[in-house]
Amino acid sequence: MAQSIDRRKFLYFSAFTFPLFSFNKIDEGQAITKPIIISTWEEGKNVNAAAWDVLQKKGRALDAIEAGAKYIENKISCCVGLGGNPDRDGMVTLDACVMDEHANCGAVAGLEQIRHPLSVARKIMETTPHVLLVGNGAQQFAIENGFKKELAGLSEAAAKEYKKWLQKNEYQPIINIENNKQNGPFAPNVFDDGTPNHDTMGMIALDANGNLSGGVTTSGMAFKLHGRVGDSAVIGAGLFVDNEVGAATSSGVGEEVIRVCGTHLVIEYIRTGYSPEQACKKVVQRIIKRNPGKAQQLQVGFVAINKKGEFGAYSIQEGFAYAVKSNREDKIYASKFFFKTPAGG
Ligand code: SD4
Repeated sequence: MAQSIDRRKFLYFSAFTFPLFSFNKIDEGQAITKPIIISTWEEGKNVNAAAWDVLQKKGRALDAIEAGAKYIENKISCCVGLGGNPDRDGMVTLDACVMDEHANCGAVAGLEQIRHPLSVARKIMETTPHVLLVGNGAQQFAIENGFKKELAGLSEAAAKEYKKWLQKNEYQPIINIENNKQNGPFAPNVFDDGTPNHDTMGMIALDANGNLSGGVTTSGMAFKLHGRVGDSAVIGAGLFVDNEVGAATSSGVGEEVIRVCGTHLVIEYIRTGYSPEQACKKVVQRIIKRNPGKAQQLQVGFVAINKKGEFGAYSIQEGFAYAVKSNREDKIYASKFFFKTPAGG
């Protein structure tokens, strides 16, 4: 009898204590990199720097994401936020979203004349029963909540780009192939210091408490139809966070990301055991499969992180980049990709 109690105790310990013990071991060991923040494109390095103070002080990932977004949205001379390229009709319309460790989420789409769309998205998440507000309603909500209406016109850089675009006035929802050949896929403008300048900033972070959050802020695809909403305002497309699994964000042609619920799918692949890079690759391959004969004219990139702080990215074409900051590194990585860009591009 005593023997069987001991045996039962042993089984109890094997079933619960050992896995718990090994979980604790991972939790306290070096296998987990935290805090860590990952932001899209080369400019992500400065965004990470702006967000780092919060993470270093053991703050919440969501607060770090908002700090990073504010930095880039304040850079009115560039392409994210009010300084971004306008739509086909000359209006700058902003999309943004956030998601936190409790699976709360908020988003805005087609928001005009408000400097910090990601903060408005957060406000929607935290103070309303809704997830997504659009257009005039989103602007009205922002103003009611203390955000100022500003800058009706275009930034100098955007005015120049728009004037150039108006000469041909070709509405092209996919990448301009000529531009692609000259400058690379989804060719960005460049900052005065020569840094490539994209119109979307996606951010994902794991904080010191092991919690994940993410955010995206964008002026959307340049010269889009007025009223067009991209993946950056769509939870599960441009951003998805599952605090048990990981977080992912995307950049590129938003329509293609929406068609496959891109970042949600990345997280589901991570859930089933794929590494962040493999998961991003699976979703890129699915987009390629859904676009026979057209995929080489598209650019979409995903970047993801799992609960251990392991990260990876994959894009359709060469040229997608992301920046990583942790206590171990502060680097810009080139994403792995499916198609090597043709010579000259
Ligand atoms: C969009 N995904 O509006 C955005 C564009 C983007 O770098 O990512 N540009 O479809």
